Amino acid sequence: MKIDIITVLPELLESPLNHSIMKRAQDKGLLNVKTYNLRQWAVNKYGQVDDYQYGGGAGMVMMCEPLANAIDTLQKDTKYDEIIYLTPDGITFNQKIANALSLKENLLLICGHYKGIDERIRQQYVTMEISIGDYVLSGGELAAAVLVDAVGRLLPGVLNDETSALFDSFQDDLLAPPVYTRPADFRGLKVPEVLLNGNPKIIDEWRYEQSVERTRNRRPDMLDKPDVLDKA
Ligand code: 6GU
Repeated sequence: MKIDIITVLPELLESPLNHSIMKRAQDKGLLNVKTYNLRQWAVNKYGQVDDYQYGGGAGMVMMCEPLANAIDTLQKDTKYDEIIYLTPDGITFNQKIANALSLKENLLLICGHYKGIDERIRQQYVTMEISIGDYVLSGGELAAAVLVDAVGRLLPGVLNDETSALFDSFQDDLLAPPVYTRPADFRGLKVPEVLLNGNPKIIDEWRYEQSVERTRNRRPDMLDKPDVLDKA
């Protein structure tokens, strides 16, 4: 999968995308993430990509021309399945959207800044608008990093058995069960006996019960959907 990202702050995306699982996905050639600095398409030698908003009011707006030129240029080489604008007024990102995006071949992400991008770019180019939650970030870069991580780790071959996405919280509509590692007794706090006796079937049942219990306590809304508890 290829993910191109248009941003005024490529540095902000470098670290999160070049470590751990995202690095491995790229090293294995399963994921190809590239950032493009919007200033390459600036309207003047000062690197201007934003301007005052019509109608007045505080805050700058990202201009049409640099974004349109950037997208036009990138589209010459790539047929994007989705052009995604990261914005707090988009649809709220979740595992279902991550799953759907992980099936696409080419994505283009646009990171907004200031007051956002000119509405005409949203109308003319953007096919999907995504928010990562109900709070405001200074720009779309961290949201883009979140999206790339959530989607990238779902690509076949990125995770191994140990890190398999199959048992993630949310992947099966339940939160993950508690986990423990050595020592079996930490300052008097014991690992549940069931995990030590080594019967895989009993352990699976215990984990499922813990998942349901944890979901009931923390996210009862997740149990409202039909079928969630039919997998027992
Ligand atoms: Cl995608 N962008 C910004 N600036 N803030 C956000 C967001 C995105 N999602 C939640 N808050």
